[in-house]
Amino acid sequence: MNPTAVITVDAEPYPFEFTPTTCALLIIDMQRDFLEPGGFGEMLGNDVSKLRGTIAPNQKLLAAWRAHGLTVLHTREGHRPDLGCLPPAKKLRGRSPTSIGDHGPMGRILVRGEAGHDIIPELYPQFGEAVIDKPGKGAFYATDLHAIMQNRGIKQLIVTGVTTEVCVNTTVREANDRGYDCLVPADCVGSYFPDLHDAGLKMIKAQGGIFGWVSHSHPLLAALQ
Ligand code: TIU
Repeated sequence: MNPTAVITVDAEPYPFEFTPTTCALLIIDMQRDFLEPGGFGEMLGNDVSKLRGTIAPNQKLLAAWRAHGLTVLHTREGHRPDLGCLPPAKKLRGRSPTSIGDHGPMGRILVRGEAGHDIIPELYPQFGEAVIDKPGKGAFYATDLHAIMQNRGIKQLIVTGVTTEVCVNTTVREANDRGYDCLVPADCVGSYFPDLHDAGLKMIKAQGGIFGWVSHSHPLLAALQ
């Protein structure tokens, strides 16, 4: 594999062309708060075990990206310990007895620095991989992700993580409006709701790829062999 040459992989609605050195792997919110019991995901009433199938395919893609020295970016959804970046509307929504900032089994829910906010050990960031702390669902809103991508010459993104229709979809839409191409490998993204996962992927690839491309990790891994 020549990392500066254009690679073409099978995707919908049509093949995706990318240059590995200018294409980052952006892993969205693979945090204990979403994938382990006792965190934000469970607080919202979800069965967090539904997301765990995304871990193994993400590990393989991450290993391939690292093996070639390509750019890896991680995001975490969460808020400052003083909750200064938490909109009151977000705190109130859901009307659950415990909410963001309250104490749970993994520390304060969705708060930076707490155990639950951290990335799961299976996909833990390495030195040199940027970790973007975001207060919202999209990875560009109120973060330095755009600056980091520009400084590193990143033009395209492979977007993985959780959840498909929430933070992955919002981030793909934000990236699209900033001029970036996004490919989403379907096995590397997950949702608590299978029907919303399917709809989330359909929305990305509809209308000639209105927001981007949808594929699978297999053609990407084969291309990086
Ligand atoms: N609730 C839900 O499905 N997701 C989120 O709140 N955040 C992310 O998707 N990361």
